[in-house]
Amino acid sequence: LNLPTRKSSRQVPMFGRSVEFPADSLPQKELVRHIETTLARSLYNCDENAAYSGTALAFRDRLIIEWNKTQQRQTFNDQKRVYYLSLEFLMGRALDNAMLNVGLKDAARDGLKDLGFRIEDVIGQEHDAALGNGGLGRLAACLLDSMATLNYPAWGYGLRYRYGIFKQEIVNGYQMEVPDYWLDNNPWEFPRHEITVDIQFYGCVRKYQAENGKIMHSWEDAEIVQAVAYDVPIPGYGTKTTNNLRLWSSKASSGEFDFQKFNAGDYESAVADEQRAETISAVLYPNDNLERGKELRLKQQYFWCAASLYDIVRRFKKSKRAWSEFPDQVAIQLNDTHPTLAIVELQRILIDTEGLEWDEAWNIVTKSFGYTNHTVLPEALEKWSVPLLQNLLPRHLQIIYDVNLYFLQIVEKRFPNDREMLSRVSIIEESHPKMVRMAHLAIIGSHKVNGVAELHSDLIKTTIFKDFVEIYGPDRFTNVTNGITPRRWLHQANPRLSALIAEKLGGYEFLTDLTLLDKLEAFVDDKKFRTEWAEIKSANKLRLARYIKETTGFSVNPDALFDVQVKRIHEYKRQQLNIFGVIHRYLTIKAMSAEERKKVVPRVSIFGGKAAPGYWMAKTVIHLINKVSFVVNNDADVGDLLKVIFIEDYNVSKAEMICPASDLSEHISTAGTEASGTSNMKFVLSGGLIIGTCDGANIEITREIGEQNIFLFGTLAEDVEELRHRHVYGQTFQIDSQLAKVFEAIKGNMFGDAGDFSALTASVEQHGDFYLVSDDFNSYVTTHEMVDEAFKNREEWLAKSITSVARMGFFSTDRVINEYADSIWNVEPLEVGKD
Ligand code: 6GP
Repeated sequence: LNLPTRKSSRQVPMFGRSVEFPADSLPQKELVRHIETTLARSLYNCDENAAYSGTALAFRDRLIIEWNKTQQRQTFNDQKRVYYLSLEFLMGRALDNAMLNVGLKDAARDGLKDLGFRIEDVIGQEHDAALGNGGLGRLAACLLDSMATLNYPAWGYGLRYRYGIFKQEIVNGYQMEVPDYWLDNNPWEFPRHEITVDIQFYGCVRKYQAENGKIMHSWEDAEIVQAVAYDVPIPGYGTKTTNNLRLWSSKASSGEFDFQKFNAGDYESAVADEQRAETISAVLYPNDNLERGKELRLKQQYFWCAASLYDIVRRFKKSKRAWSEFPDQVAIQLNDTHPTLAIVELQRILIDTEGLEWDEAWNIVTKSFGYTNHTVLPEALEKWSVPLLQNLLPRHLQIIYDVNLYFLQIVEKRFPNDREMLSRVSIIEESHPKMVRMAHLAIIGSHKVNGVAELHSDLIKTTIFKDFVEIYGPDRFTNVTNGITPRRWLHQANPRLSALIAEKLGGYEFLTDLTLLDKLEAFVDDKKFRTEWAEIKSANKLRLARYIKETTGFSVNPDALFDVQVKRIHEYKRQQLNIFGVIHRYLTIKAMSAEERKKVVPRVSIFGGKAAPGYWMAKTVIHLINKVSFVVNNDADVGDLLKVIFIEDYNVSKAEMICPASDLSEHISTAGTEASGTSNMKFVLSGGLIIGTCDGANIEITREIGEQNIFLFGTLAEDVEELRHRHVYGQTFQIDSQLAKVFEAIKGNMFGDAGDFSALTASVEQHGDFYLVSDDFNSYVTTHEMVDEAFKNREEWLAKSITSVARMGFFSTDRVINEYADSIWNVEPLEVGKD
């Protein structure tokens, strides 16, 4: 036993018993012990799933020790902490990450091999933790990884959905949704049944006079639902810091159902109450970049904000500091507007419960919050109807009205007689019914607002939030360009490339300082290095080709150019442009002579991504891709020159296999619509090139890697409005002539019943082509021809690939986190000494 020892003031005391693992102890012994005892399985009866559980438990033991120590250290040090509030955390698998962070993956591989297992198969047993839709949720996961790696005292707060994002099945070319129940056998979460918070809904507000004569408000007769904490350890890489992700689960407030009702024979309604409470955290809303204003979603938001804030305030109060010190101890970051109610909730706690004056409280609130905007798409900007809020959160609505009143008074002073301005910036939209504009509330309640790429941050300042720049000045707004964690997206997803880079750079330091990649440029002409680089890409492509064969039955030529677009299906992301381009390619090849065909660069066009279940157009795009796939892949005349693949159920673990296998990836959103994009970074970091528009982070990627290493095309953001104006809705306009041929083929039933796809063609021809598919079509196909030419020169292509990777240092979430820490949170890392 290591008994607790008192240490000098800067050091951290140890509480209770300390468990140490000898650094050289192989996980094998521990994993066998877990299989035989925790799982009660015999080694003779151990399948891959049991091997996974045993391995996970062995690594989990190690994480728990560091996790406890980190929490003790952070509590003891009591410095400012970051709280990252996100309704989505798209974590993917945890075991591989834990093995790499603990640093014993090789030992685990050997141990599993002795037992007769391949580590890849064992890792493959884990169910993805898919508590997110797409970019916003995955960014949150990458940020958690970097916060832990950089030793920031930071907590994530989210919801523990019983069902994550649905699983996608393709049946006869159509997307079908299957529920994703992911919680069975999840060794990575720890229920904290002792940490519960009562959350109120509905009820009414009572005004009363306090003893000191002050008029106060209390929220009464509310319905209560209980929030229960579930904790997930977030290990950093190359550090002992293991941070906490706390996910809240809902249950009926008594914890058991109403026995009075039960005894009175009203069994059904007793169960219904129980179920109603549990429904709050039951399911992740499957919309990406879209808000639908459903009451249950608002309940989710308040439930999670209130529970998290209660936790944060409780922790602060333990330190017995004055309230004015709250912003010196707490930085709360809002991942988009979903957690905006946290602003109102903190104000409510401070004035109604803690008795602070309005101004004093509001000053604390605004200093504590920061707001990140992730989209300018109007359909994604959250608004909640006033009657809905009035009913569900009556006290919060009053506070929102007061915040608005004081804000508008300030605006009126600064801009006298500008009624238009007042109605534009008001938190309340004067519609029927009235709506609360959550982005306005988030801006007014935060000290910093940031966008996620330079173009995007400029756009929010000049379009949707223009008035607020005038009111608050430009300093309230800033940019933090997104990144990705190189641990998952290079080291874990592409281990051989990571090893090759480490060999050249003399170690793995680049994984924690990605700018070191620039040293790779010195090896661009190194023959042996180039050969190995190319070989790794080939091997990754071969692995993907095998996967495609297994899952779709189609054989693809691993030497063909792999052209990939994987992301949520959305009109603004323009998968329709891609599939129209593919059809154009198909028609072109069909019209070629045998001689001409010899010059064609063989291609595999790979698509993947989910459509929101209610998003008809997106589902139609998936249907078209699958129909084209069927026709093209079965056309013996075209053979290997073109194959079209739709990979079912795209998720984080599939991305880890797909990104390293791409030659070219597509990031082709209509300029000004994709806030940043982060898969663009993942592909380039694995040595793939990009075809893309001047949108989001593509622009900064170009600046870093050089224009000669990326294929840019299409309309610029500044010209989009003008072009849209020229298209008149309902009036057929002259579309691009090559696109017209593609449409003719579709309408001639080449890919099945043309009626199935009429919405897609009509949106371009008759409905004003909002996403500029026709305008950009010519430059898109011409740029693809340039890609083909470039790919013929394999040596040049390789040089582009290596140079690009060497110049990707900027796009690490480590840089991102340091920027947030400096310019928004004002927090310091907590140095980790020896415990
Ligand atoms: C996404 C943006 O669409 C994407 O461009 C960006 O990379 C990502 O956020 C991370 O910043 N936004 C969403 O997914 C969303 O739903 C409300 O925004």
